[in-house]
Amino acid sequence: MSSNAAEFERAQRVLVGGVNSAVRAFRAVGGTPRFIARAQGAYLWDVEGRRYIDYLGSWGPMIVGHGHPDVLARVERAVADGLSFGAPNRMETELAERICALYPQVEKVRFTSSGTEATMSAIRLARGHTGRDAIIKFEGCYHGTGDSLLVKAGSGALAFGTPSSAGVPADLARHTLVAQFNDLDTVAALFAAHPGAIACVIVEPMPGNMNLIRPAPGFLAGLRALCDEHGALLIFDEVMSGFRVALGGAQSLVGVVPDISTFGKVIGGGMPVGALGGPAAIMDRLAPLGAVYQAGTLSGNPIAMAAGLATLELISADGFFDRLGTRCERLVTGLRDAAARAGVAYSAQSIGGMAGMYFRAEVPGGFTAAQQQDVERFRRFFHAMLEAGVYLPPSPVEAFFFSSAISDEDIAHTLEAAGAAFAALA
Ligand code: KE4
Repeated sequence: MSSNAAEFERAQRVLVGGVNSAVRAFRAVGGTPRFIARAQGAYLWDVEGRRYIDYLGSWGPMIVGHGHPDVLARVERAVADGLSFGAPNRMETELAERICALYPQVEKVRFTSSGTEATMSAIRLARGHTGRDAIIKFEGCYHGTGDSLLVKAGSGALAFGTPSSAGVPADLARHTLVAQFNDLDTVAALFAAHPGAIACVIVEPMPGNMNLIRPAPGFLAGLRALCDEHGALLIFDEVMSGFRVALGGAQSLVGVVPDISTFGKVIGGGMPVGALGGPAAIMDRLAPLGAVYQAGTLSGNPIAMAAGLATLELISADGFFDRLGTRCERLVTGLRDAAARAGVAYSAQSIGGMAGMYFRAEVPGGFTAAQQQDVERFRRFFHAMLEAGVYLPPSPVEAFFFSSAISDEDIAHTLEAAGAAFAALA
């Protein structure tokens, strides 16, 4: 039997940092990443045979757990028909129809192979549609690794102290204006300072990349009003929140309609997918109909479409999100209670199947507050939980994810482990 350390040592010789996505390297928590050999239901097993209850869910996609029989069956059927065609396939149409049915302002969709491609394409579309160059994003929001969006970004960029990545030309970065989430005045000031120049505002409507932050009442509606006043497009990046906080995403919970929505993660069921969608009047500006070029060799890949279709079918079942949200909240309440019993400054919240925990007394309302937590305590808690067979996202600035595969026994085990971990922190 191999070991995580041996696998990591070998990987680092040929893979940068031993990983293919920076956040997997455990740099924010220290220690050796676990090399996962297999997953099933609510569980991951590493190469040493250790089992973990999975609250990462591949950073969101695995909302029905790993290896769901319905998903595997649909994928196996698709595999038998061919892995990739580079030509249209009916499943792309079927998945797009499902998205349009669930997101009323989405009349047309374009699939990509990642959330990054979806958000990159969305801001290019907004720039092409408006003829303007500037974009507004929010400090701590993460929209993947497109150059224009790696400015004051969240997720690993934030965790590793590179929120504004090296390698992004200053000539490009200057078109990215940065506001503060839940602070409309900072957005209004940018519109006032750059009249007629701003193509779009892109926002995670319920951010999960500076940890989970809840939009203040009226904030998202305020963004909608400012975009309407200044002729800019509003882009909701629902790559993480879409099909996760609710079947209809954050927009269905807040009743604010964006011009463009981006999706990913859950709609691929674990396979590489991203998507952007919106009214035909905007989307039809994309090639081949319009002048905004967009393409991708594996966009709409049939295996990914099959996994996405099967996953959407499962999460569209009556009561799925009621059950998921209730159970996720039960876990979060139990964590809060365990921390309180141990006298540890801790807060936590959940929205649907997405949750956040913070080593500070109050749930943060924005980026600055979210940074004011006891990161050292988070690190110690993370490793204590990992040793107890509970896999949390390896970063204090990431949301965690609940799946329908997580049982009452899994919740009980998680809370027992958390009780011991909090006690050791006190
Ligand atoms: P991808 O390119 O990683 O598929 O999607 C980028 C993206 C876009 N928008 C939002 C709101 C996102 O959360 C993401 C990706 N999320 C991270 C987790 N914080 C993915 C994990 C990783 O980078 O490995």
